Amino acid sequence: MKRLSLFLAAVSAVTLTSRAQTNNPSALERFAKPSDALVAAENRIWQRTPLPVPEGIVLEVSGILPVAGQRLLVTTRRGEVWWIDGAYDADPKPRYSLFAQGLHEPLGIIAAPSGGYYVAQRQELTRLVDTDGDGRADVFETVAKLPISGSYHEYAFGPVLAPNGNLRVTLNVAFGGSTQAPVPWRGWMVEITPDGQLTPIASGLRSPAGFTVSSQGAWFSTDNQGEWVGSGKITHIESGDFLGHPAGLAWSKLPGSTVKVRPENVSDFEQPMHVVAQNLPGLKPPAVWLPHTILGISNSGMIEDLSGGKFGPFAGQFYVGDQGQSKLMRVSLEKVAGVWQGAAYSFREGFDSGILRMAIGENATMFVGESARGWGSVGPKQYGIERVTWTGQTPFEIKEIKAQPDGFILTFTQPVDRATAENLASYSLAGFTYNYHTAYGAAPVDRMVCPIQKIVVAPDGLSVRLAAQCLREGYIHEVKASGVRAATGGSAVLHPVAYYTLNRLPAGDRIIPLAPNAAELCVAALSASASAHSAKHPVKQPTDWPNNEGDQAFLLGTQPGLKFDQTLLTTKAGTRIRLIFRNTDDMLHNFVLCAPGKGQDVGTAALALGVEGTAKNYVPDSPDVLFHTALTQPETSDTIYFIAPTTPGDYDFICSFPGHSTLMKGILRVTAK
Ligand SMILES: [Cu+2]
Repeated sequence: MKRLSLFLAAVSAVTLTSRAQTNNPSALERFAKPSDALVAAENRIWQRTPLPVPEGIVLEVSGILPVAGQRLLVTTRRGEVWWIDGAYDADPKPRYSLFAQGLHEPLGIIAAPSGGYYVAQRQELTRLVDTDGDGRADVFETVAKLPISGSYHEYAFGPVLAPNGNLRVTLNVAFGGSTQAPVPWRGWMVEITPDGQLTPIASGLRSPAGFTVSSQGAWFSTDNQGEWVGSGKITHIESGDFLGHPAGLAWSKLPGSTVKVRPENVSDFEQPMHVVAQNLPGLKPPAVWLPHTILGISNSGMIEDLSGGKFGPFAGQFYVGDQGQSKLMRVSLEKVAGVWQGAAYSFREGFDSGILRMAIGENATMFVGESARGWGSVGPKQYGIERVTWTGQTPFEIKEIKAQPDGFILTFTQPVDRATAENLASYSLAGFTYNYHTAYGAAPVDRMVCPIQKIVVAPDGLSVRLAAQCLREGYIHEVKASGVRAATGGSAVLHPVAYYTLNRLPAGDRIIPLAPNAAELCVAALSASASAHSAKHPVKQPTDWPNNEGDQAFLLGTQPGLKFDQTLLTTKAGTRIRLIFRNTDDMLHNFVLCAPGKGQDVGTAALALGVEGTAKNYVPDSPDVLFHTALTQPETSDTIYFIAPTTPGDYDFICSFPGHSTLMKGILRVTAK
């Protein structure tokens, strides 16, 4: 069974949950717990308050509507709609009363301008009205039928009220099978008039759990990693767009469709999406990628911060939820040369359960609705609702990143300390992307370091311009400011890493010339060969392994001070091993498995590689090297698949980055079968 997307049905969940508990390595990595210290620091600034839920109510929140009078209307995946009163109280003991029940998995709720409330159920868009004012809906009006075949995966998200008074809904594709769009408009965003006329807007969505129209009138939708979707992403949606998942194209010829791409135009490209888009008019690459496992694994709701600064320093930006990682991301957007793009940042994590929905109510109070059902979450609970309030403290953060012709401007929430901000070693910058293909998810490819050549700190200390070589349009640029400190208090940036999707380089004045040897410089830095599959760097999962799983999985991490997080791994001879090396440190590391007793020899040979080291992952050509990962950037990981030696013994593993192996080492103990 493939890994499944957001909102898995209960039936399939049994299998998936049991797999997640059996040392499933991707689950290990995707559901990694956040750092307690980071969560505590975040909570001092945005305080999280879970709201008690009475026993007997399964509050798998799927929609939240703040209603005047400090009330909330909350839909649940179980088909109920609850009034919640008292959610804003200092010591909340909320009161729940049932507004409606018996709906089919509503996944959103909004106020209807004509009175009552709209919800998107799986099979229809419905208006609920309480005509006699007793607090219970008594009219259930079908606004429009939504086509459905019966696949558990056919979710309907929304609605969102359009500026023209119509309603928009996004329709999840069905799961697997010969077609994932067995009925029209699966994989589409559609617009529905209040009297029920349906117009298809855009195709190519997979699992668009969160979408919104910005205060500037631009539509954005999240989508979930899966087949055809290399990583989580946010795409700007206009009528006629094709957003990448081809299932819905089956209906692109139907009357009303403005989508020009046809199923036969799409093949298993195995190229970056922006490259394919150059030859496939209509294909729209994302405005912002949310790198998988770093900024979520199953992104959900998306809302704009319209608090005007009452919720913190990020007014006008967006928050995006994540079910699997129980966290919130933050996104800043800008339009460059007519194209939306921007940066994604971590915002806050450590929530109780998988986040599906957020809403900001009175007094800039955010409510976060949760359900872990079907797919699990880092948060320990199955469902819940929480409140997030800004304590008024301003964290030292990268407030916003904007593209420049030769780099980026980072604006901070507080003035920077000039010495650290002017130091090249305080930053790193690198580009990468994902290939567009039929397989489920994609690994980061084409990673290239962008050498920073000039830093200009603004006179007020609130922004820093970084000018660099090797910027590439279409690529995600990882921007790290780990070394920058605040001018007052000296604190480090709370979330020092951001991911800017550079669809277009803006015009304007450069502050560094393009390097005369740019072609050479940037090609030389390409790590394509270093990240490629080889016998000793086996990144391709053997297709003949049972269940495609292997027998044993290791998640090996790092600790500060040149250490692996484990120094002894144990296995049996001949075991099929999947090893994920996850670098959470702030420098480059790798994992090299060596012959017994040969770790330090390999480390010494790596040191001698000199400048050719990076292209070889600092792995020398030596029979003492058995298997290795790529030289792994901070906050990334590399997975290798290998068979444990058939001869029992203590096999050294080291990090072979120059100077690390004497400290950064461990043993793979292979015992007899
Ligand atoms: Cu190392």
